[in-house]
Amino acid sequence: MLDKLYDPINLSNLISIDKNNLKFLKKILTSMILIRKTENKLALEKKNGLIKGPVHLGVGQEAIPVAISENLKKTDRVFSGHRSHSHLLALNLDIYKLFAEILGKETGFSKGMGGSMHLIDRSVGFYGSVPIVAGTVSLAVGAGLAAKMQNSNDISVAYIGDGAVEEGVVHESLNLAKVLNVPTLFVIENNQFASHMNISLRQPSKITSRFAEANSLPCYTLDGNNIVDVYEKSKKLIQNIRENNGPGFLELVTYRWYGHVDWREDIDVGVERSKQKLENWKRKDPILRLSQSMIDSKIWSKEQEIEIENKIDEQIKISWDKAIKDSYPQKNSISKFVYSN
Ligand SMILES: Cc1ncc(C[n+]2csc(CCOP(=O)(O)OP(=O)(O)O)c2C)c(N)n1
Ligand SMILES: [Mg+2]
Repeated sequence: MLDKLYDPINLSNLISIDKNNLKFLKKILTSMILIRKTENKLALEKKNGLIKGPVHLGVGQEAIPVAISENLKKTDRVFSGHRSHSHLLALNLDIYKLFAEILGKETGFSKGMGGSMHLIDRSVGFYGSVPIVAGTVSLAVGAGLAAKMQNSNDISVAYIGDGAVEEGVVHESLNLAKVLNVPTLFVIENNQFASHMNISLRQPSKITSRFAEANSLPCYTLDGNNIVDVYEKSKKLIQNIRENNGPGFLELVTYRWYGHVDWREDIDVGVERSKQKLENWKRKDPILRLSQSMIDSKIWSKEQEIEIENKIDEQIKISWDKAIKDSYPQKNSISKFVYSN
């Protein structure tokens, strides 16, 4: 699976079931394009020097949060790490608030005090991202346990990377979640790199779902760039978790187009990240695959897509220009919002 080239996506289930499915496909395609263009804008402005802090971009990986978020409710509890723009945007496409946060403005998701790696928006169920690798995975299990004790059928979600599974807390969290039957979905975005190091140099296997087996969690290992498959399998796992059957594990193999941080591609600075590999993965672009499969199925056209792209470009321009003009937080607010009530 890892080395296969560009693939069409099988849309037959979704097209035949009901007419609303075209609306659904258009929605997920639009979300992916908006997230992609938003992160490309961040790359550009980082390069231009207007963004001061680091930005970890997930361009190439958009299918994962967009597909999973379609199966979540606003009362679910989602946690993430340093590469989390798309995880939040898939729940709330308010790119203005993301731009404002990354520019340190008081109108941002975290009131300008968090920046790119400390995002929060509990109104849509995004409970927070923290750059300490695997730093939120145990919190997700705690939030899942709380949801269970409150007799809700909410779940928690922990987005972690293939590098994060090398942290001990992930294994404690998997074990505890299983033993206590906690409603948590562990999502492993296996982009095959932790900073600059390929997984083949760090782990005895390229597949992390062996840790799901070790803890008896139901799991899927999927092509993370096939949005339909990620949607359908995450739906199954999430339904199973909501029915009080305990945690689930979803491993999604993907690739990030930018390097570890900021806009550079990191070609050949990391072992096993060559121009050729990157080009191969670009042919497996999740956006291209969905859009091309829709066009091939004669339910979509390039013209419709260009119309969407133009609207998004305009939205990005308006949002960025507005965020740039916003104010920084007041100095006297520095000690506020440290503790939550
Ligand atoms: C506990 C800890 N160790 C090391 C780091 C430095 N660091 C930041 S991101 C990263 C790699 C994480 O890789 P992965 O979990 O695969 O996520 P990806 O960057 O690929 O999305 C490392 C080692 C950190 N932030 N926290
Ligand atoms: Mg990784």
